[in-house]
Amino acid sequence: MKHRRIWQIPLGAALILLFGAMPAFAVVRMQCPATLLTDGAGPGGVRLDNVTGFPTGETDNASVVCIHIAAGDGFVNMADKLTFPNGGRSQYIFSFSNVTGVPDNEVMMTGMLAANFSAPTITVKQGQDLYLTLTNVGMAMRPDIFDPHSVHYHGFSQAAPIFDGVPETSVAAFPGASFTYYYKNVDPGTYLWHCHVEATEHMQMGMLGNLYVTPVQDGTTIADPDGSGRSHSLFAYNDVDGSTGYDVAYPLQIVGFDSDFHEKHIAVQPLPFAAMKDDYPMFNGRGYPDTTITGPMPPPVDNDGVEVNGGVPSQNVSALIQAVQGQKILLRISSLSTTSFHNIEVLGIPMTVVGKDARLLRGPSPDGGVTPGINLFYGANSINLGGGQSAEVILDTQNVAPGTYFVYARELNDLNNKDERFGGMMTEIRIAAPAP
Ligand SMILES: [Cu+2]
Repeated sequence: MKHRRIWQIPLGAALILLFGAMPAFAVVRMQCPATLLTDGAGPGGVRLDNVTGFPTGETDNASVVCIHIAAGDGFVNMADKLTFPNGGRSQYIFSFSNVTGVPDNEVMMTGMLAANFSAPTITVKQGQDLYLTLTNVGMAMRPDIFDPHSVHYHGFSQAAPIFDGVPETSVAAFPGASFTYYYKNVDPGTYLWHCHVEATEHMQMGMLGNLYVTPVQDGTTIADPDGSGRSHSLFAYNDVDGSTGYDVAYPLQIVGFDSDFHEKHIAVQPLPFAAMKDDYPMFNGRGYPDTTITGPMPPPVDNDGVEVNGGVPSQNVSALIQAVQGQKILLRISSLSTTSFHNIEVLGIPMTVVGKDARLLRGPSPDGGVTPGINLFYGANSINLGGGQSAEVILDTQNVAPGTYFVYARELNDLNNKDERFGGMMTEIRIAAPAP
């Protein structure tokens, strides 16, 4: 039989071959158990605003939580405002935005160019079912890249392969497509979430977020075992004895940008993977002093100060830590650095490490679970985390004078916002005096 070349196939057949394999159009569809689609319905209901940009420590009591996120591109500003006085150097990013509650037919427009860095913080309660719908809204600034995106719930030990987000063994959402992940949150702890497609590139570009699961012990009042007379109703883990009790919690995610990588990306140039080295070290997507801004940062601008995404704030996760003297602070520290290990120090307040990689530091129970095992907590001046690791650290401010303290990377080259010194991976802990 004579071989036919592609241009010898009749035009109609070629068009069918070309377009027949693609869906005629994509439909955004947020999947959430249909009988539960009422907002704020309490136990058994669904609250649609569970993704917050802020570490409130609040979670919903509903047994089912539905969240809708969009994956796409956008912009953020770095903290080097001496060099770039119009708002800090502009950086092109890929990331996620919260479109929970946005009508399905408006998700593409709402999510486009609205990517957040850090990605929205996801907080769920132990035992909750999470339906997480991901819609890929495409790259508005790089339409030549038709990359899929996924969600990897890092550290989640019950991951079903189909919901694990690793593209080789799972699925990912192409532009215009939606995919709903399901997670049963069995184990409390500090996790991390990120896109796993072309992970080095997409993670360096910003597809990273805080994620944690609060324990069912929350809400029970337990006296602090230190004998100080304090009691707590919020805990890092189901510790039984209250030894992980805290008053205020803050997630701090170690991240960084290589500005050269980001600039070559928006300039459509070959990407310098082998030379990747972060020159903007950050906590929660901000360099110091931007880390201390409460609430969202102003909407991103280009290097001339012109708004670049229609005025939507894109850096919504503050890294400022605040407490009243006598309170216990829980730091949920995680690293999604794509280039380096980082050693994080708290100056002037002893650090007690109570959990590591979403596990309570505790030995086995001597009697099959009736009596808690021995705590393996340890005191530290600093902790060292590589990409993908997390730790829960409690800071007891009982004997700490009111004032400002610092959390920072001990690698001094990380205390820069590129060419400007005295910034980077650092934030403040502000301890207020108790009310008289
Ligand atoms: Cu991605």
